[in-house]
Amino acid sequence: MSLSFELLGTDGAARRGRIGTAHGTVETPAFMPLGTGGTVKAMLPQSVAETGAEIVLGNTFHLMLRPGAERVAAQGGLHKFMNWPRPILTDSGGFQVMSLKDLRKLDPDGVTFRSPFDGSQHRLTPERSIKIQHLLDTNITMSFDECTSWPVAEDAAAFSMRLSMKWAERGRRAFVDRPGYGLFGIVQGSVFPDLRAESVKALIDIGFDGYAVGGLAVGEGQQAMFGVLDVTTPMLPDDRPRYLMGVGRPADIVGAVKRGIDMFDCVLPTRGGRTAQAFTRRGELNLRNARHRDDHRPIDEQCACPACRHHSRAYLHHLIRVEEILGAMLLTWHNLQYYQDIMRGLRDAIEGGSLDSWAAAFEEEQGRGDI
Ligand code: PRF
Ligand code: ZN
Repeated sequence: MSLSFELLGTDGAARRGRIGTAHGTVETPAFMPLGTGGTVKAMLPQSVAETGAEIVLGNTFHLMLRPGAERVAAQGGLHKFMNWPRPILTDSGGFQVMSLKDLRKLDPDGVTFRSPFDGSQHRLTPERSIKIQHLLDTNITMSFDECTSWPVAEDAAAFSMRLSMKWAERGRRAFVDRPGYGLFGIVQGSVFPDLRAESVKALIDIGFDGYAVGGLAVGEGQQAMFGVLDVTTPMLPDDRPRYLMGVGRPADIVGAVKRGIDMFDCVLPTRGGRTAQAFTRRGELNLRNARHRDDHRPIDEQCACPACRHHSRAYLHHLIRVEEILGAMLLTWHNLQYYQDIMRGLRDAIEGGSLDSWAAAFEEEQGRGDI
């Protein structure tokens, strides 16, 4: 029945788990690289797997516009289409539509919007979003929600959250249960503890295979985000996976794992890989900077990725300066490798009951600055 989730161990509020899907298992805490439009940009699917990633994220919004959900279905579904035979989660489209601003119109039934690619008109409702995710044949379907903007007044946040809860219920009714597939609800309520509690209760009453925390990393800051997690994760069922959407920097992920989150996705490692930004054990580097021009060292001595095994900072700097595609490929690989190394470190630390000391060492090394 649906997805399985085994809770293998805990360390404080942190959890070590395993999600079972029709396309294989996912060890948690897990980071999901963004495969927005049917590709993890600048990476071969087998290279994504080599970094240790077990699940990628696709987007309803992008795939419904290009090439179209029915077209992907006719090609045998997204796994086959992109040659990623492992688990896939899709976001529902609500978050991406909201970023269109003047190209969209929200009503209580759904959202009408214009394609940013060709101006054609489209509509997403909770039912249509679920249907598209069925056509894509992805393992984890996300509820159609509204990501409440920030800053927001409490009454507006309440109105937005209650709309998302109605949409969650409609989506649940439209979702067809199959073994190895599941539907996640998304908690909203901005930074207001009472609204988060109301949202969690509404979702648990409907009943989902997993629970996401949405509406964070929208400008509220790390302290406020951790504050919301502190009041939200204790209310979520222990026997279901928990996903913090769109997060984040390495330190955000470590802090959220400490607060009981199991899954993450974020554009930073892949987008950073295409914009000269490297994430390392000692903090962030911009390889476009002239100070790397004659530096023979790898990005990160401890990293086993091809960029760090075979290439110097000087060479990567050169590739970026002359806008060679290989620069984006190598840097993306490095960033994804580093993110997966963090997740493995977290999983091992939780298993060993040493998360606090692991996290303290992580923070100390990130803050050292002698990069
Ligand atoms: N809802 C959905 N996708 C999302 C978010 C959300 O709230 C976020 C929040 N930062 C990222 N992606 N559906
Ligand atoms: Zn590397």
